[in-house]
This record gives sequence, structure tokens and C-alpha cells, in this order.
Amino acid sequence: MMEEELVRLQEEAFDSLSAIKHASEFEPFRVKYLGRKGLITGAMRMLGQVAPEDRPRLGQLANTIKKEVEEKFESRKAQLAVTPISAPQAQQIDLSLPGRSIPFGKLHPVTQTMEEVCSIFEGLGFTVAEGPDVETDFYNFEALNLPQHHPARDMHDTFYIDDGVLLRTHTSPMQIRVMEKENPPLRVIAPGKVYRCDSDITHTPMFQQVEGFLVDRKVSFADLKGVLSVFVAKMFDEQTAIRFRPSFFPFTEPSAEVDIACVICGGDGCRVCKQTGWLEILGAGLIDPEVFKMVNYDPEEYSGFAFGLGIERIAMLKYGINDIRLFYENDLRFLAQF
Ligand code: 2NL
Repeated sequence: MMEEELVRLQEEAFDSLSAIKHASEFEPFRVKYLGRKGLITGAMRMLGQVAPEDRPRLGQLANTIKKEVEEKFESRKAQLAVTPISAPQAQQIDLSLPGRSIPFGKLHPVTQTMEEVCSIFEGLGFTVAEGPDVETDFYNFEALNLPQHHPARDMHDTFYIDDGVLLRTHTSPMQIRVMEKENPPLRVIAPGKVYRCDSDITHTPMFQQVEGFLVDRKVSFADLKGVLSVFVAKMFDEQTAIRFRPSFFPFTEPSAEVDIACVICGGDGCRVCKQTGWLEILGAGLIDPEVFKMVNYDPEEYSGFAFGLGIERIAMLKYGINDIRLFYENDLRFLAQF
């Protein structure tokens, strides 16, 4: 009777040892079977009640069982401490291989160029003003000396949303909003997306622009030349030649287009500069008195300059890209190069 019970206890202990899957299960096992109040210890204590002639045999059996359970307990513990990778799996894993590298994202080349342009002007004391992409006809055209039916409006192939509501064709509306609210002296740049219904290798329907203006007493064309020369020196190369060509914008008078010596051939003439040696990078001028009247500034007291440049155009020159549409195709093979 006692013998059967001892053997069953051993089987039970062995089974539950084999079932152990986690190190945290060993201590409860030890307490249950091998502890001072455990099942095996309890069975040994019962030996005092068996017939004296059975006692040596059963005592020996109980000792053996206790020893075997203790041994299996220790070996199971050791086994679980180092669970080796099973053989077929071990052959497939080459522990000497380097880890997989995680690809880094980066800023879009147009964003990088935008940040560089803005930080140059911020370094010259300009503050940044941002505003809505959807504008009214008044801020986009009227206030900039482009009345309804003015022929110069044709230059800006406009996306209209509603009567008098449109996608801004330049960021100048933001400059008007600033001048309406604040008084000179002012030094402000307006970066952002602008929209024109136009698409070919030098035009996308959406492009990005930075416009800047400065208003104070006695601002002259020389101040404009100084600021833009510093910009070109910082953006391109300290030695880059710069020239101003007479031009026309409805919101500036006089107006100029600004060229830099070709970044490819250095001025000798090549395909990029169409053999002229020069590349146009921005438009600028002295703010037209008519614009000042629209924001209630006295043109007799104040003068100012303004300029506008396309960010994609600057990025194309800086990185030697010949098709503006590449910027907006989202091809990682192109974008990963910057
Ligand atoms: C270009 C030429 C230009 C301006 C933008 C401006 C803004 C105000 C008043 C007067 Cl509020 N002018 N902006 C002036 C001259 C040229 O942009 O080719 N942009 C890409």
C-alpha cells in the first residue's frame, strides 16, 4: 500500500518537473515535494507507522525516490537555464553577420534649400511670416497694383476657386497682410507654396517661393543690391559674380532681374546658361508707391525694396538638376541623393 503510494508520488513529481517551462515554477515545485512540509518528506514521516519488518525496505525506497527527484530537479533547472537553439535552426543562423541597417529618412531637397534660404535672410535680420495658400483677389492682385483686367495678370496663370477667391500665385499677399497690421521699419520674408496653372520642364503647378521686403526711411536700390549680394555669396560661393538687369513688375519701380555667373561653366558659356554665361535667380525692385498707398503708408516718408525667388530654381542650380518635375515625382532613387 505504502509502496504503491511512494511510486505514484515519484511519477507525479517527474511528470510535473518535465512540464516546467519557466524558471519561476521551480520554487513552488520544491516547496510542494521536497520542502519540510512537502509530499515526499511527509511520506517519509509516515514510515514510523508501518510494520517494523517492512520499515527497512520502504525506508530505502523512500530515500531512493527522494534522491532521484532531487537529481531530476537539479538537472531540469540546469537544462532550462541554457535552452540551446535546436540543431536545424542553429545551422540557418550566421551569428557573424552584421546587423541589418535601418534606413534614415531625410528632408526633401526643396525643403533643405528653403531652410537654407530662410536662415540666410534671418541672419540679416528678417523675420518670417507665413499665411494662407487660399487667398482673395484683393491680397493677391489688387493690393499689389494689379487691378482687374490689368494685362500683367496674364503672367500669373491663376487657379480660381470661386469669385474673388484663388490659390495665391506668389507669397506677396502675406507681405501686404504684414504691412496692413504693422508700421515701418520692417524686414520680413514670406516663404511658402504658390500655384500657377503651368507645367513643363521648368514649371510645376505648385512651387515654393520666398519673397522678402524691407521698408524704412531712405531705403535705396543700393540697399537692395547689398542684401542680395550677401545672399548670393552665402547661398552659392563668395566669388560668384552677380548682375542686375532692368525688368518690369507691377508692384516694383524700378524693377530688376538678378543673374549670377553660371554655376556650371563659371561664365564661359554652356548648355545650362544657353551660352550667355549667366543664370537668372530672382526678381526684385523698389516697392511701387501705389502699393504703399494700398496699405496706408506715406510714399513720401517711406521707401522699400522687395524681391522674390523660386526655391526649386535655386535647388536646381545648386544640385545641377535639369527638370523641375523630378522634385515632385517622389522617386526615392532621386530623393535619396540629397
Ligand atoms: C520673381 C519676382 C518679385 C516682389 C516679388 C513684392 C512684394 C510686395 C511689394 C513689392 Cl508686398 N514687391 N514682391 C517684387 C519683385 C519681384 O518676384 O521672379 N519671383 C519668383
